[in-house]
Amino acid sequence: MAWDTIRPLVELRHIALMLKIAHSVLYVRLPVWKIWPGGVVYLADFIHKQRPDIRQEILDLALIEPGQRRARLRERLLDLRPDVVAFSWRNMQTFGPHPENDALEVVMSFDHSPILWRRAKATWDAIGIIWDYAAARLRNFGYLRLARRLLPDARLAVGGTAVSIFGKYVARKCPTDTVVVIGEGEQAMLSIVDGFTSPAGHHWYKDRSGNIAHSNADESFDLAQLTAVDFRYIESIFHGFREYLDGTIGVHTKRGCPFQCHFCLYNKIEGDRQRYRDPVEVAKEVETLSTVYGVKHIWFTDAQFCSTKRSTRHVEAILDEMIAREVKVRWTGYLRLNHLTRDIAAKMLMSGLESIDLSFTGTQEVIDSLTLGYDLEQQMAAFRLFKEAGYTDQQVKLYMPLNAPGETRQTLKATIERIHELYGLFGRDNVLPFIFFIGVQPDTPIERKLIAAGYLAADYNPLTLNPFVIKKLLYNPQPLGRMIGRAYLEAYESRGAADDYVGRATMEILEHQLATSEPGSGSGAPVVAAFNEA
Ligand code: B12
Ligand code: SF4
Repeated sequence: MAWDTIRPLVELRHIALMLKIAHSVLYVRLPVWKIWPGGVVYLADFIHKQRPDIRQEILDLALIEPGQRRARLRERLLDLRPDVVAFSWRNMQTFGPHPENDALEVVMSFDHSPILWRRAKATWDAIGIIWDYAAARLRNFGYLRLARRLLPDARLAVGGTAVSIFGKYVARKCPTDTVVVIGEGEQAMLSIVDGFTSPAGHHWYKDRSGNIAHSNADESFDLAQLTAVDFRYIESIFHGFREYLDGTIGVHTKRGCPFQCHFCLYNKIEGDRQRYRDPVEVAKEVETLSTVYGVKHIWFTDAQFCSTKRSTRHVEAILDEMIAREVKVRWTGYLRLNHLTRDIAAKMLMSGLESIDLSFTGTQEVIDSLTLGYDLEQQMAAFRLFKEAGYTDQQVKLYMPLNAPGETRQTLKATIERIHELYGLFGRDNVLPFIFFIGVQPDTPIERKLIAAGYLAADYNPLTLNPFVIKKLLYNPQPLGRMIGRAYLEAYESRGAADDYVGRATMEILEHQLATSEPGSGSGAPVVAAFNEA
């Protein structure tokens, strides 16, 4: 063969080597409490549609016994020898308030229990939780280092929500030649498999010598490109796929949130501009999950499923499609009811709304102090629209930022009154008030406010292992903190005997406290008896 004929081929090969075009990708979902790995599924599906020749595999460490995770990762790395190892890291700070989460009970006991042995036990439990928390983080970095050691030439990438929040920290701790992707991953992954030396999107890059560079970019991926997931393909590359089908599957309909609620960083993770998937593709995805795989529960994993006027119209289009296809699923997602109409409420119910999940506080003062950007009366009117539109037995889950800045005894009482209104509307058993304190998150307005007020040190570390700082990140200050904390502990203690839901019981104990105790006093009359009678 003449040189002129082969030269372009040689050059192409040279360019390919230089660019490290990938032929194989191993996605490693780092361990979490078992939950559908939506992020890597969308990424793998997108890369497959764009570059069908690339061989991909998903290894989900959440499905593997802790003692076997390292060995399994080693085996898949050596077996597949992927050109790219893409780690997905969802949670790094799991102390976020959750009513059934031990961490909340431990903090409450430590700070507020009047019983000495409970406080001592809480101290011991706290050490255990912090140990787990630190060890999980160290183990995850260990998995990244293992990949680098076994495959010195592979390109490593790491993304996911934890990385989107703590990217700079991850970049400092990760092995060399690793791309640390902030926010959505499609464009970045595509550029990585294409071997670009400078990946697309917002990222940090630690080069082979350990130097770290930062490249900023807005979230701009066109979500119309996210067509319905090809689950047959996903099943073929993801051995654990079927293990999730009897639970709740996350489906994405849009990204971005234009609001700026004081405690929230979803608008940082997803960007502040709402971008939408095609409603037909979303409905097709849900339909396939239901009819082919028998999935019964869907969580629409958007920052907010409906919030702005435009997004509410988008939701309506999705629901219309689901109804037209007669998809039989129960679904939910975070809802704001700003633009709800009777028609949309009816469509929500008709298409399988399982629960109404939303932030709730019962006064306009606290809504405004948290810049939640909605009107309380309008929200209450929207609840009534559900009732008029044929509500049956859907749960109403109220995520209540109790004791947020601006909370007083009066606002607490007003919130309790509103909860009673909701009990009246939907039935007491269907309304679940979640005791939800504000979790202070990095780079949010509330964090800035609390630093300015001296509550947090300006140089505090959001990933600290110091229990006293961790405790502060669950914002429940005095004077109301003790009363709420003790009500919660009492509800938690007596929940079994009273056969009641802990959040509801806490609110009832608080109601009694507020009625019987003097302003300023931390405790009040004993209330277990009153609660047990409720
Ligand atoms: C929906 C949601 C839930 C739902 C999930 C429903 C379901 N069945 O899926 C529910 C309510 C159950 C839930 C629970 C919890 N959640 Co949550 N949740 C979310 C939310 C709003 C969306 C997550 C999601 O699924 N997005 C859609 C998928 C497609 O996107 P994604 O996973 O982010 O993936 C994209 C990118 O991250 C990136 N990417 C992902 N992996 C990789 C890998 C590489 C290599 C690359 C390049 C890119 C990349 O590309 C993907 C596509 O663009 C986020 C906040 C947010 N706005 O992101 C919080 C969030 C993830 N949750 C969080 C937490 C803490 C929890 C809980 C621990 C709360 C608690 N204390 O109980 C639990 C734990 C659940 C568990 N088992 O782990 C935190 C985690 C971060 C942190 N601070 O550590 C977040 C960020 C919220 C927050 N408070 O800041 N959650
Ligand atoms: S709490 Fe909801 S509406 Fe507010 S900024 Fe966060 S995602 Fe947006």
